[in-house]
Amino acid sequence: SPSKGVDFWTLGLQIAGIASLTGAINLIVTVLNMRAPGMSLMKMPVFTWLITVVQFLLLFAIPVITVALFLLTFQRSFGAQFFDVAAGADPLLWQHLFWIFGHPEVYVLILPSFGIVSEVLPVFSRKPLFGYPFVVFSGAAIGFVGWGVWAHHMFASGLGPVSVAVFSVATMAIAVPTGVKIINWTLTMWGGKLVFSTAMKFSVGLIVLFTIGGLSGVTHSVAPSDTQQTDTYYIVAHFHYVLFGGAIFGLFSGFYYWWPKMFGKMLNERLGSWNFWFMVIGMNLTFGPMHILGLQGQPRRMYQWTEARAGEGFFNIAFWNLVASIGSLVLTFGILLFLINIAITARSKVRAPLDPWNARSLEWMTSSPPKEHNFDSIPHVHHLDEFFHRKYEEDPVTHTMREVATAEQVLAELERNADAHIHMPSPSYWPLVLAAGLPIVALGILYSIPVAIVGGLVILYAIYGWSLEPSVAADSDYEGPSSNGHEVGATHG
Ligand SMILES: [Cu+2]
Repeated sequence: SPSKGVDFWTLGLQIAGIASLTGAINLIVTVLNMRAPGMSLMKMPVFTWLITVVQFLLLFAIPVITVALFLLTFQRSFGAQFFDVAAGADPLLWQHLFWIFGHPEVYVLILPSFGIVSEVLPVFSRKPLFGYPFVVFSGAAIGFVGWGVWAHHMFASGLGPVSVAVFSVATMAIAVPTGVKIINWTLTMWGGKLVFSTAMKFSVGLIVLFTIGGLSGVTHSVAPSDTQQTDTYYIVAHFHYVLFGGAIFGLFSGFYYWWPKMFGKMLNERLGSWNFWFMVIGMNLTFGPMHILGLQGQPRRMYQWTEARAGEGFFNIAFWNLVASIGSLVLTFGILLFLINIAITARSKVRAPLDPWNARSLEWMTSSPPKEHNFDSIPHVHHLDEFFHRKYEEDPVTHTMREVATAEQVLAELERNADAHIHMPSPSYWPLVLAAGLPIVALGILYSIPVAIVGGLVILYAIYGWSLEPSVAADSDYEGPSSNGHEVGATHG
């Protein structure tokens, strides 16, 4: 395309890629080096585990798209010919590079939501997560196998029978670790005392909707039928079931679950229930019919058809397009209810209880919202669900769990033993200066090289200033609550 739009998009993605890459390295190093004492890797919450897997995916996937975008920039702005057929190059190179990045990227999108569901389900089933090691290792397995399936996006591009067969089998195989997770979640709920809070509803919604999308995904691994479905609405139906019914529903589950932790106020549960039902009905009305439309041959990204080929009765294209349009309105209304819920909650003066869900994991062992330094004293971890095990102990006679401390008592105990000095990372303006230099370089590449050099100098200057700063704030910046004598626990509860 002749306009500069693609170039802006390319360079914008490069800048976002730098952010993802540095964020990934930061989180990996933090998880490997800075866990609380006693928290071995197999006592780490599943959410943290899967976020770590995601960072490794980003660490290896971002460089691939970076290379692809560099090639594109050099082709478009500096006369290189990486994808030019007339010059003997092959545009398929772009598809390969894009999907070697692109397929791991879909796991970057879905695994955090899998982590959220793995935290929410045990809390509202009043049971520990079923098969914790299986959930963790199947997550890691997805992280590995996810690198060997990218060409299932390219079955129609003439790869040849051997490649197609290999990627078909690999794609069928990657359904296994995902199926393991779905079985573990189901067995977590099995026999539990289920509490259908809004967060729980969204998590159960994810399991059902993602499973539908997963099954249509497996049909794509069958190369002959995939060739038929390529670029039809069937594909659109599939990836909205996994990414809307999966990833987005997981995020909403997390919103309702952690809102009181982040902001100290509860989202309205009644409105939340309406929010959920409008979204789940709207989502199925919108994306469900697309299975039929795609199998009937309607190409994706198109909204017109000839009446003579629209099909009759149940398979009429016009009818299912109408259903999908109505569904998208229902879905929009559902999301609007969420925004209304946020506005109502923001105005409300009612504080959330310290432990509104009877939660199990460490993040609930501090005030809501958490203090700047998170914990008054770093907790020593002995169990996977550390907070739960501080509140409940097993009765030696009946072998049932009985409450030995309330959340308030656990927190007060932590505050009584507060660390006198807490080291905080030092705030810095230099990262902002550095970030401001990047778009200057990008604009320079598009319009004038001297401008790019100026941007480069800004970046160098910022790196220089940043690296000369102390990495830890002076001790006097923060005094623990024990040293200034205010009443312990008075601000909580
Ligand atoms: Cu894929």
